[in-house]
Amino acid sequence: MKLYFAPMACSLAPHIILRELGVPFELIRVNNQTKRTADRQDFRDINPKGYVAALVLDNGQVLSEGPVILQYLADQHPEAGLAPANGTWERVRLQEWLNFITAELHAGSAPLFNRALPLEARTWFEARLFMRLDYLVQVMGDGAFLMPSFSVADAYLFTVLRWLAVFDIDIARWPVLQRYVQRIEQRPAVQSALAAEATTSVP
Ligand SMILES: N[C@@H](CCC(=O)N[C@@H](CS)C(=O)NCC(=O)O)C(=O)O
Repeated sequence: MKLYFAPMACSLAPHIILRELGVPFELIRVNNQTKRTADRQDFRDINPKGYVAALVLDNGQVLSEGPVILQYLADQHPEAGLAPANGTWERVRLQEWLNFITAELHAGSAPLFNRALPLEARTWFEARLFMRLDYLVQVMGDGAFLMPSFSVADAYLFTVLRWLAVFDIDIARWPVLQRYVQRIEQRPAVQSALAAEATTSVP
């Protein structure tokens, strides 16, 4: 398997999960500006959508869309317990979290990456994001994970909460979320994913 990623991007979530599972994979960096990959390809030839993450399976199939990649990986190794079994109520709850993270937190905050965003729009996106974060605090309390145990949703939530620093938003405003991020960050798979992303060569 090959995972195409960009540092600090949403591809960190499947990257963490590959390491949690301990499966062999090749990590290939994408320059999101030029769309060149570290293995000298035009990334759009691999994923015509032009965005990470993309997972290339050993049979040549290319899988995109973070929440789908995460569930695919977890389902390949059910013994790891990173997603409840398909068809169960718990799986529906996991999907509810994945959709919340992707639509409300990930897509909802992505405009804040644009430094040229007018202040009025920035304020609007921030206010919506803050409402979502307040909701998270309310439902998570000081729970260790989104589900009863660590799941693919935690890898994704951890990834998007790290973007707050990039937006100059201090996560300390939400101590519950700050403690959550610190806890997830201590996982060996997370540490090794972050280290690998920091040292992989720029295409
Ligand atoms: N719907 C996609 C969105 C992926 C996405 O937003 N990727 C960003 C990084 S987090 C990206 O590569 N953006 C570059 C671009 O759109 O050109 C998913 O959930 O995987």
